[in-house]
Amino acid sequence: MLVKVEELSKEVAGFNSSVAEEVEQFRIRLLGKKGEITALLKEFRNVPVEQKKEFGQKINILKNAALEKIEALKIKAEETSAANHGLDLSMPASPFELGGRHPLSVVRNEIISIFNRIGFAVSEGPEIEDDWHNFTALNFPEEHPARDMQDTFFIDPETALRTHTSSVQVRVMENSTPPIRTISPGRLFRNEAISARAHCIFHQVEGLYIDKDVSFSDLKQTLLYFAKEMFGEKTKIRLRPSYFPFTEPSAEVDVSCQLCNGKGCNVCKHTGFLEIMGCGMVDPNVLENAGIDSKVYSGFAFGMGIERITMLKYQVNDLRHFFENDLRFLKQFKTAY
Ligand code: 2NL
Repeated sequence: MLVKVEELSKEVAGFNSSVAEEVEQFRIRLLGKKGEITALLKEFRNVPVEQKKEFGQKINILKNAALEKIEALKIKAEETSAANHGLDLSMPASPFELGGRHPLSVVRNEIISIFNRIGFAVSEGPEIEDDWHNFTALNFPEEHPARDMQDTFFIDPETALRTHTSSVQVRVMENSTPPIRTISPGRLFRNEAISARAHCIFHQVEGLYIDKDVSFSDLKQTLLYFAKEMFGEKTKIRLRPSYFPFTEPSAEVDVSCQLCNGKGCNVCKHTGFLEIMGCGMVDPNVLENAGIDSKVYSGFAFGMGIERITMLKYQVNDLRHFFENDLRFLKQFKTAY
């Protein structure tokens, strides 16, 4: 039997293969249920007592050598097979693909950052609003069309989904004393049919500045600063008279078209300018409604649609892209913001 152990030891030492199947066959032949080493181990109890020690040691050495050899050859076989399939097992794993922010969030964050730099804080408020904060405090007359079921989602006669974030700013005015410098980004709701240019849910950033001696020229310079930061240093702005119930005087704000630099093209319909927001001096009635003395304080306010700014900045031509979450669209906006 010692001769057999000797023979097998030599065989184990001499065995070599880089084919997993051959290594496995070798393992079964020696260490399987009916394997040759297994058989020798079973024989152990028939070995005469005086030979047990020597035989035991030798067969243990043989068994361990066989196990080690087979394990080493298996690893080698796996590596060889991977290499044959063009795999490099030492290569680092491919990284997880990182998600990105939605373009509306990217632009909202950029707007917030631009106004933060000149001292505007962010304020937020409820999306379900009462009539006072959404309409009455903002000087909407009783018969104003925005109060109609056709334009606004009412929950009950006193409660509706907010139609602008001015309602948040009314709350800020009610709860603090000037100076007030705040912007309120958020989601709003209007009862509109969905098309390339309209949606019933959209997003806005409004701004409000109230202090002693705030003037229309403060408004203009603030908006010029914003336009340059958002659309580039060469951007010009233009104000056209307009009307809102909550501001007087009121204006629409245009920026010079970035596609043609104001020369006139299809995008700006040959006017050289694109409308980006509405603004005005806060109506004294609104200040009084929110408990601010309009003889001491004045203020300006503005409001812009985040969808509109994003469409202009990135030349998106259909509002529905923002809500459909098509990855081919969203993947174009990967940014750090
Ligand atoms: C637009 C116009 C505007 C305001 C929003 C405002 C808020 C308060 C008082 C007075 Cl609390 N005004 N906000 C003022 C002028 C225009 O938005 O077309 N936005 C998309």
